[in-house]
Amino acid sequence: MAAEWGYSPTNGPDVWARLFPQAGGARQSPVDICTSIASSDSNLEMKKLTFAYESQSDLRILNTGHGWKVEAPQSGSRLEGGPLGEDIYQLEQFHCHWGETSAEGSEHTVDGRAYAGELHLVHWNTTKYQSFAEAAQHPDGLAVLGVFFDVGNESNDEIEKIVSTLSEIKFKGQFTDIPDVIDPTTFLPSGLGYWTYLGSLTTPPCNECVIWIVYKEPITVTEEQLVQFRCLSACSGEAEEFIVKNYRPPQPLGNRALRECNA
Ligand code: SG4
Ligand code: ZN
Repeated sequence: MAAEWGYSPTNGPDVWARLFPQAGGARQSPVDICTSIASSDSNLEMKKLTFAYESQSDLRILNTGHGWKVEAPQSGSRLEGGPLGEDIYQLEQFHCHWGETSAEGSEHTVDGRAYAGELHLVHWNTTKYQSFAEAAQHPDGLAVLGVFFDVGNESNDEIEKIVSTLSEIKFKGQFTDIPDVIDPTTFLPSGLGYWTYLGSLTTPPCNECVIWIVYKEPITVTEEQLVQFRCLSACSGEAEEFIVKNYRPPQPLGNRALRECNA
């Protein structure tokens, strides 16, 4: 395997487990969401999943070499209820996954169908843990909200605020501040039904520390917005190696429960 993990045949998902043993575990993500086996759970409906975010400006966006990531640590934010038990989770960052064409790109798939991309809002358990790094070592440490992208004619305004900064972070390691005010709430679809299961980070080291919450309803972005994502480079300077895809394909669900909430 190449020195660094990535998404090409030599360093991609098929070989991650060689250097990152957890990637070969039984609680990996993403998964194909087989809608017919999802069990609706009245507990999820009774204890509603709620979120409260802050609007922020000057958030830092960076090119990680695997995509873009917005650092949005919000001590005042709260994600709670639903599958999260009694604990409160706070937003840390958000990022996206996409593909070479818009026929692929999402990490989770629904009955075998991929969406054009998937946004991840990453939260950590502040009730039990002292830091994001500590939380990522525990089975209930992180909660990630996944939102699918459909391609349509209407560009997403909030995603456009990201897109407009990408020319400044073309190369790996570059970062800049997003001048616009970002309200993470506006990334979520209007329908709040979701699927939930216990999984992992979808990139090395693939820690099995994530309570996944994947919204059923996609949000719409334009092809042009996705084209801009694909123009980021995986290298720092000179050599151009575009990040045309950065999704991990579905891993076996095994005997894990897949639950749904119709909100
Ligand atoms: C992306 O590569 C992010 O940039 C990573 O953020 C993130 O890792 C990784 O995806 C895995 O997260 O929601 N897809 S995921 O399971 O959040 C972490 C980084 O800061 C630890 C590296
Ligand atoms: Zn992700």
